[in-house]
Amino acid sequence: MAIVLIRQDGKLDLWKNAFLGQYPDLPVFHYKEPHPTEEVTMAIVWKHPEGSLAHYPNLQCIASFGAGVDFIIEDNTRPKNVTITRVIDPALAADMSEYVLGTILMYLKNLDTYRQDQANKSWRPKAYTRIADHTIGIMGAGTLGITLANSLLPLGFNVVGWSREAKEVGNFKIFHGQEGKTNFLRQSTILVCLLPLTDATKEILDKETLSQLPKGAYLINVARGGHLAEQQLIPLIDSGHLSGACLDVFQQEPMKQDHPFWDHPKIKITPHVASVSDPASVVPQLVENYYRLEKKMPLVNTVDPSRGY
Ligand code: NDP
Ligand code: OXD
Repeated sequence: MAIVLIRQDGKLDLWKNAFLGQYPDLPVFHYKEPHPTEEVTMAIVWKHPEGSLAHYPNLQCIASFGAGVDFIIEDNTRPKNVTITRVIDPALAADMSEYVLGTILMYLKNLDTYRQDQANKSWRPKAYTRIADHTIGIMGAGTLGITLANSLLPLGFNVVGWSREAKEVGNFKIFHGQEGKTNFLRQSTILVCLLPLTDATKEILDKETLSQLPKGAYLINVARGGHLAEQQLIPLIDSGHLSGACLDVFQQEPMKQDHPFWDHPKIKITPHVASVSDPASVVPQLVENYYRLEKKMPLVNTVDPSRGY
């Protein structure tokens, strides 16, 4: 039995060393070095090259390095009937909450606008809003969404959530399904997308959805670029229906140089860094599943490929 690591972002050695640092005897290889393909039972992947999973005839688990598995589900060349797992990690959830909280506070107090004004030596006081003025609508009340809600509620934010199925967590209202979507959107002055990317959620942030937000609402997309119908965003901002957007994820990453989002004054961009898997905290749960495979035990953090998450 062995583990292969597959990712194309230059971090193969960093991750391999993180595994070996914590588990020195682990049979872990990265896909660019010679390795015993027939022995590989677990592939840990992040945006792997298409076709790369077909090299492993005895694969039993395809694990995402992150929380999302959309790029695994979308790969039609992956061996079917192999269990897919994802990361569920308190540090990843806490990092996401910090990013979103920082973005919201910056928006409320116009802090990013003042950075631009300073660069232009321009003295332009603007009206600000307060925490109590806003309802944060969290689209996707899952691991990250609920952690976010729990960090916003003690600060005095109104929070509502939206999920696929009915669920109660006690401290904030969660709408669900198509029937709950309109009521959810109507009250969300700041919409945070934390959905998984699936057939049902692709381009869900389109004109129809975003038009149901209150006038002047703000969009934060930290889930996947595929959630946003990108061409429909700028007209909604320019018409004043949305006051702006902060986007961490894009249809194409890195974003092309001529993409109109780069230059739009009301769109803030970060390069898919809202919350990044930390080897120190994620390696143990990945290795746990490797040992579970060895002992023929059920895996943890599995996803349902028919749901897509
Ligand atoms: P979870 O699977 O824990 O939660 C997903 C939530 O979305 C659940 O509440 C689920 O509903 C809801 N949902 C799914 N499909 C629908 C639908 N069709 N309609 C309504 N609600 C739906 O995921 P996580 O919270 O762990 O992660 C969410 C996403 O965040 C990841 O898939 C990933 O793409 C993204 N991400 C981005 C990062 C970044 O740096 N930008 C970092 C980490 C993650 P229900 O509760 O009913 O199942
Ligand atoms: C993830 C991500 O899915 O970082 O974990 O996008």
